[in-house]
Amino acid sequence: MQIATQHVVVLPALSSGSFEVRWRALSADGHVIKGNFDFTVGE
Ligand SMILES: [Cu+2]
Repeated sequence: MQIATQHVVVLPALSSGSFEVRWRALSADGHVIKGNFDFTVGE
């Protein structure tokens, strides 16, 4: 099985501010895994 190690999501231009990414993925052993992280644009 080929395991993806990177996933790119193209977004429209973001205005300045704080954003949260929430992700869910199916792990290699069949479990759903999830996480989140924040990032800031500008400022
Ligand atoms: Cu698992």
